[in-house]
Amino acid sequence: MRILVINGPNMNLLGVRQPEIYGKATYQDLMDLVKGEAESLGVEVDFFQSNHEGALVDAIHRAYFEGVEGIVINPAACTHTSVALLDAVKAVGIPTVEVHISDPDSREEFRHISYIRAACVATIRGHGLPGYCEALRLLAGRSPSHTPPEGGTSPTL
Ligand code: CA2
Repeated sequence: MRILVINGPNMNLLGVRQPEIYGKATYQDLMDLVKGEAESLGVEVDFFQSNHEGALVDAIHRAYFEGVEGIVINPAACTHTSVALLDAVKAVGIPTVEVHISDPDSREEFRHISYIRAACVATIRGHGLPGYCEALRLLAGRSPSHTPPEGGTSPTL
């Protein structure tokens, strides 16, 4: 099983600022943690991080054409603004788990809305970095429901 872990804007700065909210671990630490979990589950994992909404949409499309079977996504600030990400996850039909390190529902009002949630099989929030591992376990335990297209990658992406 192939799983793609997507992180949105500013997640590359993990561990650099606001450790009181997001902890001291870096983005590299996050990838190492998830790689370890993937290994013990026997699943293949890839990572993508971008500060650009369109690049996140493109990554979701690529996942479809490359036959990725599960997506773990922390859209970061795009959680609260992006209908484009919601539409992308709906369009590709790949089982997707939304993850947040903090619990946005217990923070500012504007963080209480998640557009992408409606397209996700689950949301894990407020569990810190281990939340990504929970998401991986959840996806690894599902039987595949997404049939990748024949013929490899999209020529336009
Ligand atoms: O709790 C989460 O995982 C969030 O998705 C993180 C987003 C925030 O906009 C969401 O409401 C909740 C912010 C990610 C920004 O990451 C930073 C990392 C280090 C320093 C500053 C920001």
